[in-house]
Amino acid sequence: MTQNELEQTLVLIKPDALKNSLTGYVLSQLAEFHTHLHFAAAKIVCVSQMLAEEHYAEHKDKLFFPALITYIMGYSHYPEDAWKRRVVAFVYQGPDAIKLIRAIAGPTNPHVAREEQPGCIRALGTVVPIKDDAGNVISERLDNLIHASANESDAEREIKLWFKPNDIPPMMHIYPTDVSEQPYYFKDNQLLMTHEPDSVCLIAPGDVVWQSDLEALRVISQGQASPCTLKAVAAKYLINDKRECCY
Ligand code: 3AN
Repeated sequence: MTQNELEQTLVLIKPDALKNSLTGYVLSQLAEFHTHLHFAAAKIVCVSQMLAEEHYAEHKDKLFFPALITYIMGYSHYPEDAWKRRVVAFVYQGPDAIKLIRAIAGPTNPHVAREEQPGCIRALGTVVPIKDDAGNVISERLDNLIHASANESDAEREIKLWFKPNDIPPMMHIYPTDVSEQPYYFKDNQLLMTHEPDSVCLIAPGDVVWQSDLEALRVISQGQASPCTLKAVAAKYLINDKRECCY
């Protein structure tokens, strides 16, 4: 396989797509027959606030950020049925995976998508006004059905945020992994090296982990600045953990 054939990208089928029964449509648009891309991983995720905020960290100062978090966590489309609040996450692999899926998804704003690229997935999306307490429109929420990584560095960050190495068949690993020699625990947003009551074990000795996560945890445990936040490492180990999924 050439380097280009090993390209991977993260795809999220968001709560609006699930609510509108568009999962099958999205998957058929991305099918191997059309795209020559292969599944490398798949999971159903109850999106925690930690995961949502890490995924959209670059937008944390924007007016639409709170609405974006509520949307990806499923509250906007399933205000009543908490158990329906899910996202389906995939890793696709193959030649030009990132560019190809972005093109099939289309422009971020569904109005623009309909105008510029009728037929793309996001052309089926909706734009919802966001109002302040006085009822004035201050921004908008773009319900655009699907997330697809924008470039190689986003793809790496996002795949490592949503998936552990063992979620992906070993022959499809494109980022270095390592075996942890020690345990790491998490409690009250702090990293612990030993178990304490109510702490969560993120990593046990012998677990296969992304090398970059181990490096981040090593640096954080020494009290030094890490390129990647503790929450960005912890969030994936807490995916579908009852203690993080706030019902
Ligand atoms: P994309 O999803 O096309 O990669 P990003 O990464 O710029 O776009 O934005 C991530 C998400 O943030 C979008 N899918 C959309 O829901 C929301 N968003 C981005 N830009 C805006 C905007 N100008 N107004 C409202 N929401 C936005």
